Amino acid sequence: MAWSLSACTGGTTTSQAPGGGTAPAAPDAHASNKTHVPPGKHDDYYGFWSGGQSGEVRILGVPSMRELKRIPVFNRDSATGWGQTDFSKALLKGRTMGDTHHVHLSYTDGTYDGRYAYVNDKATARLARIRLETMETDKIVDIPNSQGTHGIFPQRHKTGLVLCNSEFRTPMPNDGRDMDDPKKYAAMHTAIDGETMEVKWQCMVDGNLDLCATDYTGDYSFACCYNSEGGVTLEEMMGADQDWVWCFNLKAIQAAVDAGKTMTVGTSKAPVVDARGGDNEFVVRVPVPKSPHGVNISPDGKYAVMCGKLSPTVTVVEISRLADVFAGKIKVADAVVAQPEVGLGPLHTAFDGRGNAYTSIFLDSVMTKWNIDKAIRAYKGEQVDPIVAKLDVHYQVGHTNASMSETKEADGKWLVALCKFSKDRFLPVGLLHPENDQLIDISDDKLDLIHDGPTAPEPHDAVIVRKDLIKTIKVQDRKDDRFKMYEEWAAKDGVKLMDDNKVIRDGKKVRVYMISQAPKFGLTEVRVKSGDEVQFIVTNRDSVEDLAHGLCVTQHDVNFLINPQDTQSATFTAGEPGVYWYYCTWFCHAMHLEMRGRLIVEA
Ligand code: K7E
Ligand code: CUA
Repeated sequence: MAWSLSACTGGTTTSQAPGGGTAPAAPDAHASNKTHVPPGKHDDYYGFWSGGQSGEVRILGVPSMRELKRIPVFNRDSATGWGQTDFSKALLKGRTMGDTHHVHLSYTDGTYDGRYAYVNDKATARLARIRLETMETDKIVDIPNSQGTHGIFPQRHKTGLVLCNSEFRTPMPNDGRDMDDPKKYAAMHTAIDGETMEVKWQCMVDGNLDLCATDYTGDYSFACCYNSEGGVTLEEMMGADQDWVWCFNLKAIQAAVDAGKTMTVGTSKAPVVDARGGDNEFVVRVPVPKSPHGVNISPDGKYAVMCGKLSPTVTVVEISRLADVFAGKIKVADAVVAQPEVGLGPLHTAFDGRGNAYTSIFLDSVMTKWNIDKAIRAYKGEQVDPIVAKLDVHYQVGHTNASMSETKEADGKWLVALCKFSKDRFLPVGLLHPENDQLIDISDDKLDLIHDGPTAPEPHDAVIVRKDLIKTIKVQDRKDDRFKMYEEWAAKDGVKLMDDNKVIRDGKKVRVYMISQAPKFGLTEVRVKSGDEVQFIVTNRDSVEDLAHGLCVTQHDVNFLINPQDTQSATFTAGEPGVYWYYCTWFCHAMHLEMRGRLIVEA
């Protein structure tokens, strides 16, 4: 995102571009008191940050901006063994990286229900789910006929569908046909069941699909199309002055699916509704200038707000007018009720629940606060300025979000500007600088920049969630599907996971069932043969909060975390004959260093 914009509009980039300009004054001392959360006190909000090309999701406390946790999702994580444990390997299918952009939580009645977080992988067209009680990834689903899965959004009236956009158009199916005929490429708007994580249907369109949003009633979903030209080069994609936002009629699509008016594409069995050539009963295209990016829904559920990216405007659609558009009673363009000018390079919009919107302006490096009502009146011809305030941010802001902004309970306290560059704001750390997540107090009329939060590359989006909506558990409740897998193995081998320490030999395969309880592993010696396929299945019998153990097998590239009352397992090949200590990697006890044993590998 950042690079394409600065490259294609280099001439208009101001002195705030990386490498030029001067550092504005630091936030004043009194302001930083607002972010200060004293020792022993908790933040008021959880922030869920995507981790971009790190493939992970991060949890921050807001307003302190302290990083609380990194949740491995599509990445390989040495500390927890994610990407190495048998369960995570099965989810990842051998892939080791991902590109997360958009993390959103499951909803009931227009606000967060504390059950799940969903996050996209743009790199391999996947959707992952994190169970919020454990803050661990529990499902990953491949999205068929899709490349560049970018915008995702769950429905907001209940934990229903999660809509996922293919940003990249491809041949359908992508099996070697039509490769040199981009006119035939298409993209999928995919609906995944937020409970079962199964693909329910796909809606095929012929333009691209960037950011995604759902309404509050379950009737519509939205997707910005920045490449209505169907171009395959930068110049081609920027050709048109007007692109559009897709408005999908979810009930019409569901009716077609129920009636079997679908096809399949390629090897996937998912029903595909063909909506190419829209406007039609499934999708209408409301014109938006030019190469629009973000689409956000106001917390009252009334408006969809699209950011122009290469147009200095945002376009506001009144959602209640879409019924008349689909019925053919009004023209698509008549769904537009406002189009205020907000600055150069608008990308994303957040809301305060008091009728104001906050749009991130990439090229100008500002946040623009504007009033939705005034923008609508101005569009009707009234002499009124919708712009309320502008604030310089540092530098080149991408995504933005505000506390509870994506819910009907938007509370207008905090705004984050996820700046793509920090330039000179922090001690230099080599070639690649941290990004800068700036915290802005929006509780009164002015925008008050009060904190710079350096972050590792590269968060694309964040949601800020009231802490009372998230309830985590203290020890593993063994409710996730993966426990069925361990229980099945144990039953076959006649082992009780919580009680037994047993080595089962099965040809060249050796299964080691072992208990951990501070400061001991249940087995201090395990004998195998060089070349054996060894599986350690470790159950942590400790039931004290935070009393975790890790199992590292030296010289074998194996380490994984076992939380209290959890079971985890990993499989590896025993190396050359010799003695290899295995040891606990999480500080668990005064005798933590002694918590170890020998893997004796015989010839
Ligand atoms: Cu604008 Cu994926 Cu939020 Cu990047 S997207 S900025
Ligand atoms: Cu168990 Cu350290």
